[in-house]
Amino acid sequence: MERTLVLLKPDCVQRRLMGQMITRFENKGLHIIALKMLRITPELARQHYAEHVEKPFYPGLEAFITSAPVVAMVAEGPEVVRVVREMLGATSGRQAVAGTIRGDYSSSRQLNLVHASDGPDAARREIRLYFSETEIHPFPLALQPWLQAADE
Ligand code: FUP
Repeated sequence: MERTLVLLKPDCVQRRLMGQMITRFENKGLHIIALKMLRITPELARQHYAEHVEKPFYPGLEAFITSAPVVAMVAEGPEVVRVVREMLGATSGRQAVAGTIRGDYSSSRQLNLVHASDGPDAARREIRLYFSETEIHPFPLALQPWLQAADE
């Protein structure tokens, strides 16, 4: 069982696509166990994008990610890290395949609507950045037997 951090970025919130994104994840059968709106501070942006802080595009990325509220979520399930990454598509909306979130909704590399952790280690680190233990609510999903077989 894995967990992943999903962020609906400022462009997603401003374009009023939050509901459509959450619906896509729910339709896929993802189990959302934490969700909140927050404004990312420059300090949190530097922690989140630590691997990019020294890159030339970082100042623009920080300005963008702090420009409006985001919605942070934790999803749980088998292979959920890879499953959500594949739902997002390539980083640039201009390269993302149609049918993916970025392929369907974005034509930008920076304004690409949704972030998701790129591996289980990154997921653990990012979930800790955004959520305390008491804000995460694992609960048995009544629909579960209709979403996956018991041994998956
Ligand atoms: P992703 O894992 O798909 O979110 O993409 P990266 O970790 O490679 O990049 C993090 C964010 O930086 C992306 F959402 C988009 C942004 N970015 C730029 O704005 N310019 C670049 O040249 C590369 C990435």
